[in-house]
Amino acid sequence: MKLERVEVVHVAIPLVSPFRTSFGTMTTKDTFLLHVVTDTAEGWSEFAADPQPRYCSEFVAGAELVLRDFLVPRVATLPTLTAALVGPAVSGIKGHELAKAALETAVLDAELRSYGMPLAVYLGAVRERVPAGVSVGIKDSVPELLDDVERYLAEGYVRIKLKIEPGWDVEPVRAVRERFGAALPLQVDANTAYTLADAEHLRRLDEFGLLLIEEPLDENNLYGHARLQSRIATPVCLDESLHNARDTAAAIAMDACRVVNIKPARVGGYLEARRIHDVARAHGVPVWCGGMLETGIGRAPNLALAALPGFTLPGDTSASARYFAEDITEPFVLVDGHLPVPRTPGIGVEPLPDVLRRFTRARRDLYGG
Ligand code: NPQ
Ligand code: MG
Repeated sequence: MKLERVEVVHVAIPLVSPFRTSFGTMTTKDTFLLHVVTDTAEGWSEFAADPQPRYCSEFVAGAELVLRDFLVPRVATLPTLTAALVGPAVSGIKGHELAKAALETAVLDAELRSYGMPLAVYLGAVRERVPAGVSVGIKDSVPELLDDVERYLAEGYVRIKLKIEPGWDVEPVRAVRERFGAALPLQVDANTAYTLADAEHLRRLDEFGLLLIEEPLDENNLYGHARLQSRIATPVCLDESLHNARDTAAAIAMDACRVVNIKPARVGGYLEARRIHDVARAHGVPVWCGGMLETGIGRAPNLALAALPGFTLPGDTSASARYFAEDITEPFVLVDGHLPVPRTPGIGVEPLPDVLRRFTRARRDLYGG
């Protein structure tokens, strides 16, 4: 392929309800879609982060500049373009995995459409549908939380993840266990809100039989997470701290994590995500697919990834309606607690033109056009 045009389409889509985590409250999905046009096909992707660097160091406005000034030019000069060449072409630029992932994924979508191949086939998927978990934000009160969990279970979600922070941890977990029983697949996510000094406190969660505790300590503190794991029985799962397959291999080797959250955006794209899956699987470490409140454009490729054999735990791959009254693609709908893996070429979805137009805040050409 040859790159002809790259465009960013900034969108703002209201969430059905505010989503609160230990790093802040989201009320709108505010990001950009990346649209690439090549000589053979077009592709789409979604930048995964927020306008503010709160979940990670990347943010919307910065990512657009990095793409425009550093990433797209390196890809535009490749004599032939495939998704596998994007990573090597941009490796001289430090960090910016989410921006790199957006570029690689849009190129991959175009490439696979030119072959007529679904992403799930390209990645080696072994399932046609994947079980759906749901991430439940921090609430003002336990009764509100129990109402939310009850509603998600009634909708069919097969696993509940509670967002926690100091002051909202043991009590909500106990309440959910008391109300919904010991058999409910339940896990928690702290988004880096604790320190090693909280180890004895976090050990109080051991009695609740959680599947895992996600990213309790600060980002990239593998040593701290290993120390914590030696003091608690709940399996530690890393999210923010894992940026590539090498980090993941090191974290597993030092017992800093016994479960891995794979977010393709956080690790530079679907090719590195598959390598992480392979490393974890070789060690017998379960992986699951995380979520970033994606629209259908980001959700579709995550479902393809989550259909790989090592994804043995339900992910945060929820239905469109979990976040949006109206999605910018055909909505993903929960059926019997599962979502279908897209089976048409590329990521398998594209923006609905009318809906996209209504949610669009700005469009800019980064290359060509
Ligand atoms: C997590 N996701 O696992 C993330 C955190 C998260 C579904 O819990 C905009 C950008 C909003 C990034 C919301 C879930 C976000 C975001 C939540 C990341 O840690
Ligand atoms: Mg997380």
